[in-house]
Amino acid sequence: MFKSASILLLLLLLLLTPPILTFFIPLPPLHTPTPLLSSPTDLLYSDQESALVTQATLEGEFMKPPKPLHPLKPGAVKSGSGFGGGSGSAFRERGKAIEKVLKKDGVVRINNVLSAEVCEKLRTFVLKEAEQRQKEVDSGTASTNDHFSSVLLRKNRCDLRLPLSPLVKSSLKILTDPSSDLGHLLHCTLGGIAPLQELATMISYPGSTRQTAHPDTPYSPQTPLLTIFIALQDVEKGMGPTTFLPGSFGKKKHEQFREDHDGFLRKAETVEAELGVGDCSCFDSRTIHLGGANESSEIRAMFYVSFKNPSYEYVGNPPSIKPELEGRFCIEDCGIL
Ligand SMILES: O=C(O)CCC(=O)C(=O)O
Ligand SMILES: [Fe+2]
Repeated sequence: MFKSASILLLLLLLLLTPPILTFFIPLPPLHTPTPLLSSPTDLLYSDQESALVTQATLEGEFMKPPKPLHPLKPGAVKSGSGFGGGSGSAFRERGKAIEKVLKKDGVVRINNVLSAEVCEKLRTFVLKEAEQRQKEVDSGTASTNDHFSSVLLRKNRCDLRLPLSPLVKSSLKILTDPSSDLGHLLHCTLGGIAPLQELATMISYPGSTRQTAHPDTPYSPQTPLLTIFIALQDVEKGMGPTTFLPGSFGKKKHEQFREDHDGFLRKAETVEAELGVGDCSCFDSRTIHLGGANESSEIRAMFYVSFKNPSYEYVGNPPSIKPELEGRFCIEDCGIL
């Protein structure tokens, strides 16, 4: 595909470390009119971005078509344990089954973690917040980094850090409730003292392009973060659902991904999170995944939160959270915010 090994090497280096890019190259603002590319930094950024767009398009062509990411099948839970929810043995059995899927695949889908009503309010809130923050950036009263985190393939896509508004607080409370499937999973896998590491929204506007496949954090022996992506509206195929590579979080998989990038991706099984409003994908940050292209006319807004393994200091990637909220709350605190 690429003519010289050094170009390939450089590209791979760039592809495999998307967040690191931002350490070296200050990013121009999001959603601003395309500036005249004059400075070496601008030119370098623009070259990188177009190399990534090309790579992501190729990946989309040669990777296997995704299967749907399904929630747990009722049959996966011990017979007779039912699907009641709450605190009984059926609930615990289901919890174990959900945890097993996460441990094996590095991603699990849980439906209805927030109600459609809450999601609709959150969606209105985050879209308005994104618009206002972008206006501040455009008018020069704020810089992009004050409100937005860097994002891979940023054309028509943004990662907006969220304030702890009453609605966000009550959503966090619902998501971490230990008597819900998701809350139970969070408590069981990370423990109540796991810090809230990210509190943001990923918005892909119509016209956003496919991301290159990536893990959010480099390989490490344990789960560094559990990230929960919640659909604030139905996410249909053309809206660019997240694609995951189940089981791709391990050391060997990360080595293969680094050393034989395209070969690894060609062979990988993939699943796609076409979600209903309020459904979530919960994934280990080492799991390789990508956001799809939004080819629809609908905005795709995903509310997301990450919780950090309490035994980790730095996970290898700067968190998307307002700096004043960083490290302030843990899972247990979310119930009493
Ligand atoms: O938009 C998505 O579904 C995924 C985004 C993502 O993985 C990222 O920006 O790191
Ligand atoms: Fe990601």
